Amino acid sequence: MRRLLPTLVILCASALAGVGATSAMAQSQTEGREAAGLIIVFKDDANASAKLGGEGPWASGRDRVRAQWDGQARKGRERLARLKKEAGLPDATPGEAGNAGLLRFDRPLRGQALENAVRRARLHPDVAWVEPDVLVPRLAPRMPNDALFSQQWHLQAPDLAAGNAAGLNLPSPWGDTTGSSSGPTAVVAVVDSGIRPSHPDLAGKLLPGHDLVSDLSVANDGDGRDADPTDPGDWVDANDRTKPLFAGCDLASSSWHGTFIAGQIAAATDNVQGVAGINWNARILPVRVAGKCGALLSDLLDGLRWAAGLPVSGLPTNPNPARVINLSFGGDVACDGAYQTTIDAVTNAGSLIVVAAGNLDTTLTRPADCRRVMAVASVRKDGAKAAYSNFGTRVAVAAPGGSTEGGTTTLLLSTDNSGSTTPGADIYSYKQGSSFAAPQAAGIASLMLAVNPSLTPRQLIERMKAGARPHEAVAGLAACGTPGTGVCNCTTATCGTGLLDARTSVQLATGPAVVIRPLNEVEPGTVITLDGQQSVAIPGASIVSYQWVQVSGPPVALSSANTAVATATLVSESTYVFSLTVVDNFGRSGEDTVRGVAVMPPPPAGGGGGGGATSHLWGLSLWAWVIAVAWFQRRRPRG
Ligand SMILES: [Ca+2]
Ligand SMILES: [Ca+2]
Ligand SMILES: [Ca+2]
Repeated sequence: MRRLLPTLVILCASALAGVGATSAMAQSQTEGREAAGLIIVFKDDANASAKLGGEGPWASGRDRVRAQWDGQARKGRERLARLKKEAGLPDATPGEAGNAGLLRFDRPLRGQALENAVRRARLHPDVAWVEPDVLVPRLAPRMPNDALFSQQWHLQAPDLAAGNAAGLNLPSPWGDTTGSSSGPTAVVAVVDSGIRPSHPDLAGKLLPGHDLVSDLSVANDGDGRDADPTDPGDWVDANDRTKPLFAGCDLASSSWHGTFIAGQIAAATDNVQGVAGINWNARILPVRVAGKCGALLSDLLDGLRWAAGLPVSGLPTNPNPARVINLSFGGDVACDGAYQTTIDAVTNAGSLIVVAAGNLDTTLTRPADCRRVMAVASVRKDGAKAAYSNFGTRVAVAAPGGSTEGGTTTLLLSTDNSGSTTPGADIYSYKQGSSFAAPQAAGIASLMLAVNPSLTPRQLIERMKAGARPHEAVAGLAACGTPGTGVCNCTTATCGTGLLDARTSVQLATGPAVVIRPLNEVEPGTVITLDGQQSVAIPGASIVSYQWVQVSGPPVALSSANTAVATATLVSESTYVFSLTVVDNFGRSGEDTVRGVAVMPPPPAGGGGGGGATSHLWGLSLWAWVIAVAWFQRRRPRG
């Protein structure tokens, strides 16, 4: 019963979520209105989609996708025809509505007749979701008036004809939310090189922040840690390179790295001048950890803790903890204990850490290969992996990071400074790098939190992954996977589930969030409690149903499987996975899984028989000693 989650399935999920997110509005608008048909999503579209990965003699990636789609659509229509017969629905023609199915009535229905048809379809055991196909009012995407917005192709809706496959699809969600302006969900930390507070497009957007650069020569501001995260410049000149700490550093102009990222996430927007940010209302918490030649790992790790509001020795507690932290730093070694344990603490505190994949065109290194972070790979405007971007199985999604082939038309535009050493004028400029792909996800995560503040870091990651659009296959490029290939076609094994999409991500933020208490390892025969009581609906909604099912492991009986708390006996030594699906009163559902492990305790050492009760007790105490939390959760939002 291994769960398949190919891209096409994810597409179905996100399409469904889109329907669900507007269901409350749709229900009220349906009253007294005519419906042209029923939009239907089946529960197990996974089965049909899983067969679509075949390799045929296709002339191009686009032909292959087309053929797959045609096959899927044909099967879907056959299934809809069966549903119509089995559910006794009015005469209708099967078709598609986006990724969902459509039964278009031969004659439009309204009132009781429409309600009856909806109810009949909904009661069919294979159906997950039904929605009347009604005329919906035009909702104009909210377009900001910033002078340079038209150059920010990465914020626009994807437009293949214009060569823009990677656009974040932002104008549309801005019609629903432009972010929170107060409270914890309004804070996005930029753990980076500090900030240019004088920049006009960052005016009013900055929280006090802190400077955690402890080494005086790295800091370049005349002192160690202080309360002013202003970026004094981080250039490296020949004189710097005579110092032992900088011996391995390249000569470099000042990067104004943190200033650029801050503008990407939350530049003052709709203020006529400059650029637009992803979140119009968020406030940036500048946490300065880097100076000349980068950051000391110790400062960086302290900076993560401080950003999340956790205590750091010698520093005042951050009064504005960030629910989203952008960390655009690379590394050349694998994730280690220091990084992972700090990430775990910060994530447990409720803060999502978004990290850049890295710029060495190779497999991931820390922090992108650490668990529980959201690693973002960089793609070009056409959707191909940017030449520099690292890649790997732990990448969550790909986002536009800019590339040079089209000059300013393919680079990213944001807030910057003209100084090559010390600060110059506040300007706007163009850059590329996975450093600037990560903030796209950080910004979208903050929009999702504005819509649904209860989302956990893991839920944010899973919902952004689920909402991603399929990777784009660019003609003539090899598939990514080999270090040093440069520009290549992303796959789900190299660049995450797909292209980050703000519209579907924000839609997916509004479904109920399933929260399952983790399970300890137990001995075979133990009764375990599956506890989903902490699951929450978004404000204004309530959870109306719970359903536990076993996903894998030796079959066991579930008691009270349709309540928040179920029980089961783990019969034998094995790993068991259970899933919980909750549905709210608008029909939106969320799902998550929990893993339970039953293992025999290790036999007592030495003794050699005859120990009876003593050895049993000894085994129990040993067992208590080795007890460990072993769980994972994965959610698959569906509405
Ligand atoms: Ca300082
Ligand atoms: Ca300072
Ligand atoms: Ca602006």
